[in-house]
Amino acid sequence: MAQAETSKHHLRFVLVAWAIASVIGIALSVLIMKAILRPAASPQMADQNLTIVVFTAVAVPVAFFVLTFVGYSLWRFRTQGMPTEDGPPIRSNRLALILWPSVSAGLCVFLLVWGLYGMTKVGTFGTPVGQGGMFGGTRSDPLVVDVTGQQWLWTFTYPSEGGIETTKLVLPVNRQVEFRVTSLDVVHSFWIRAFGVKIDAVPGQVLYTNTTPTQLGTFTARCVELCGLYHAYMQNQVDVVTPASFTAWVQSQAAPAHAGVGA
Ligand SMILES: [Cu+2]
Repeated sequence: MAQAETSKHHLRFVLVAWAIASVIGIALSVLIMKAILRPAASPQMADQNLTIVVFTAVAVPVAFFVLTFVGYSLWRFRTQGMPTEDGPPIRSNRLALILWPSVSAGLCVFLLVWGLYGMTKVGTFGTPVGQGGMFGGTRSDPLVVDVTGQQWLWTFTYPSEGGIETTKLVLPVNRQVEFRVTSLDVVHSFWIRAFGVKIDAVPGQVLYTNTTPTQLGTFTARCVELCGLYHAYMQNQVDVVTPASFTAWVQSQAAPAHAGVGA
């Protein structure tokens, strides 16, 4: 009886310590993540920032559960020298047997569903949004840009704008853009961090992803698949401009080169 009372006392102490540590840990992790995550320049990046915060907050109580039990055991049941006898045998505990797998499974399912839902928003498994996705998706007159990777530069072609081809990606703000990404030589990976866009560029295949830039400014498109000697320098400028500036830029690009218009 006294043994059972003592066990309950230990358990209660650990659970209270775990709850307090978890509440503080979750609050701190959310504050730290908000401070270190760079601002999003598209809804997709905002989603990804939110995902990082949520996953961290979910992981904190799991980590502290293990840490408080191990820490308390190390502190409370430490001994000097070798123990003189075995501890009492541990019998199964019905509550623990039910809670442990069900909470673990519940967490895994939550994170899986969260991740799959997020993937459908940028097209599923490299297909265009609205085609082949598990939950469909919406397309609202996207600007299509063909992105071609080659050692060691990206080139961008605008099929709806007379097929102009550039090495600087210029996008109108607040309009959905669909990237059709491929490669001429080896596997590259197309990444614009500020927009939350990242997809492989595979020779002989076209993979799709999309985003909607919501911030004016200059960003960087980078290759993030080791692709040879100058991989580290494979980056292009991305300008997000007003619709009027975009139209003006398209016209300047479309003008014949012999007219003396600069690039
Ligand atoms: Cu590359």
